[in-house]
Amino acid sequence: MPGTLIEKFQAAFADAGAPKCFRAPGRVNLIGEHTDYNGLPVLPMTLTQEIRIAVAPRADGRVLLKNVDPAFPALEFLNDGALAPSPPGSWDNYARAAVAGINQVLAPERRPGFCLLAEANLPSGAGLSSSSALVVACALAYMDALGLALEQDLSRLKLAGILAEAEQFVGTRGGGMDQAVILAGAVGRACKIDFFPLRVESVLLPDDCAVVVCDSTVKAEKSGAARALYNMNPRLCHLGCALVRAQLSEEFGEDVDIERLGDLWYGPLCLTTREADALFTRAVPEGFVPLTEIAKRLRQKPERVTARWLKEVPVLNGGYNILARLRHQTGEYRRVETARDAMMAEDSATLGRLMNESHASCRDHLDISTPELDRLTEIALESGALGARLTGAGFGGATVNLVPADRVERFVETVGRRYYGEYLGRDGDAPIFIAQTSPGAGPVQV
Ligand code: NG1
Repeated sequence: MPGTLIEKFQAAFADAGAPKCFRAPGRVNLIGEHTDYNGLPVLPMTLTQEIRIAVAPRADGRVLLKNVDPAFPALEFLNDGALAPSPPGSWDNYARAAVAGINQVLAPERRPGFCLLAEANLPSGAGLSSSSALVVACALAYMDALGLALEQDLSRLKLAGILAEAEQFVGTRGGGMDQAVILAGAVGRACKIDFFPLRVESVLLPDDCAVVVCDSTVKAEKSGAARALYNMNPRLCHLGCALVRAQLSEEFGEDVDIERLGDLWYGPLCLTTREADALFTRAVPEGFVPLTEIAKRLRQKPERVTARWLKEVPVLNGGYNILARLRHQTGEYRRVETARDAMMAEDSATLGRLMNESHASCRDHLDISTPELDRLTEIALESGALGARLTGAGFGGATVNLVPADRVERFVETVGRRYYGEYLGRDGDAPIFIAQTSPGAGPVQV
């Protein structure tokens, strides 16, 4: 479809009114993986790759969705009553999530619909947050239909909080990193994000290094097959939190109210990381723990533990390795805080080292790496990167690399040849780009 987004919209929705356009950027996470849903910090940045939408409101409550990319079929739903999710993998779920989330929190008197045409230059399934960018874009479309303006009527952080909750509608048990950076990101800066309550601190990006993104080319579509894999870590962390709570309650002789692992640091206990590590070792046995042992510690029936916490999490080696997940949390929390300080001190060598440690922990404690991601990070380090790690949910997708400015050309050439050429046996352009930041989501003139 040639032409501007507005022209494409007019061709796709001949009877709709004049559209407005909005954009929502993708993001790459520098460090802080699988910590957000535990209330522990992250350090992502926006990208210039983005989703753009043209939208016009409809009074009849119908939401009509079209996409310039033929891989996404035209879909529609009615914005009435409680919205139910479509089957996993159906892209209307992201619009349903945004509309349902706003309805739930703002309880608007009218429930308008909208016509929406989307186009993106952001790859999906690459760990660059195309799903949350779409949710945010759809939320801006619905706010426009409701006559609400971002910032004047609803702050960026309030909307980010609503949408983080709303995206769980899609079936993933994620945290709030993506929606927050997509809405509150800024040019030239990464965002150190803290949760409960949501806070964003701008951190200047290093000027002696480039942030280079390399796509492993292994797709990790969280809305599809990777969903159960992704959910495994949040579920094991929540179960770990319940075991920690049981341990604390026994030690204190009364119930200690710990809702999420982050509460150990920020809540009434204010533990140090060393104290948290020692507590984890008391609360959870080393290695793969059988369900019967977990149930005994929680004083619950095994079926109840499965129904409440584990759901579809597969049994490995006769049990669940919960302590490894908890150890990732203490290490990654410390790494994010140290990475933020290193960026403030313009110390790229330390930032790179922390990124490497983060990758190792994602691989060894969370089991979210793949042979391709491991090989790609190894080659990246041999090609001049100071730091290389998987970024986003894992199970495929991209790596993020910190590369000294004067080594970028050699890095791109060497990784292109050794990973994409020799390791994958691929011809053609390597899917590598230098990450550039862009402003947070909002209206755009096209
Ligand atoms: P991506 O990489 O966009 O799938 C997911 C979660 C984040 C965070 C990361 C891992 C959603 C929408 N996103 O991101 O909240 O947990 O994984 O750090 O669930």
